Amino acid sequence: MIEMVFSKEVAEAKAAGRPIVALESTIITHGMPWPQNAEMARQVEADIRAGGAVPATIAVMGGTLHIGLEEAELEALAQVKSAMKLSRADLAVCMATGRIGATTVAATMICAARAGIEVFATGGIGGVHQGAEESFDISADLRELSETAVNVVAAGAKAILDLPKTLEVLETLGVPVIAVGQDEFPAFWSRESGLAAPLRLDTPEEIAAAFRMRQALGLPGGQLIANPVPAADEIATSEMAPVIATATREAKEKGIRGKAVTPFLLGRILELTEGRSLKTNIALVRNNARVAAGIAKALVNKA
Ligand code: PSU
Ligand code: MN
Repeated sequence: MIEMVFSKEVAEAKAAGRPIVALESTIITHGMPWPQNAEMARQVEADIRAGGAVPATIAVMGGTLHIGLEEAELEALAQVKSAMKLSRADLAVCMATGRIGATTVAATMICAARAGIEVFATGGIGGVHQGAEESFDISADLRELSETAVNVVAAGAKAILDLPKTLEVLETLGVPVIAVGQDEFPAFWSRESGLAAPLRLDTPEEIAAAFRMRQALGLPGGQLIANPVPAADEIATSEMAPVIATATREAKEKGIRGKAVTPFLLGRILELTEGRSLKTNIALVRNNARVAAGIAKALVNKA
């Protein structure tokens, strides 16, 4: 068995069988600048508690896998500049060499499942990048959804990705993509993408029942719960399109590749929108945390 360090709050919740929601750390170290990243992380944890569940932010510190961070650890992680960005491929090397690493959606799913946590809230998932037919850049998040039994609550995927291809790959991999409260697949900053979501369920109880049915059928993998950004916080697709086009062109010109692509694009989009994208990003993560808490509660009732 691998050594896992649980925060005090998560250890108590586990012992009492209370609902727990996992949170990723790459969004903190590579997705947002300091100090907004630390503030977002604290707020999202508070939202999960307000929703009746316990937050478990996941990261590797000094090679040790942490399930839930104490306040000082969260603050320290938010200021670290050298954290590795951990996906399925890098998690073990980071732990074996005693380094500090932030977990992406894929790695957070792996760690949450090992810790017995079935729900995870984030902003957006990785997917098939624009131009993937040339670059082959497809996030390991997609395959993880097909392998690891965790409900991932996200606001869809960013338009830095090729959304139709991302949905096609998820279908090929057998991942249920379930929109909440609308028929369309949401596009992160915007509620609409112009693409129909393959499935729709509007209550946490139905989402929990679908997850339990998958387990009963012996199907591996999780569910992608696509929760649209609140209307008051959304930025229209038409407004984001030129910004995304500029950032994508710059990434190509600079020869940005591999793991560096997503952090580069997120950083440039933030600069180009003068922080507006960040405000929306924080609002949608908080909204996902609230929905995730509801699903975690429903799953405890259907254990
Ligand atoms: N998309 C976002 N914000 C993020 C990420 C994706 O809108 O912070 C992060 C997540 O941690 C996700 C990772 O798992 O980027 C995907 O990286 P890649 O495309 O290199 O697989
Ligand atoms: Mn990639």
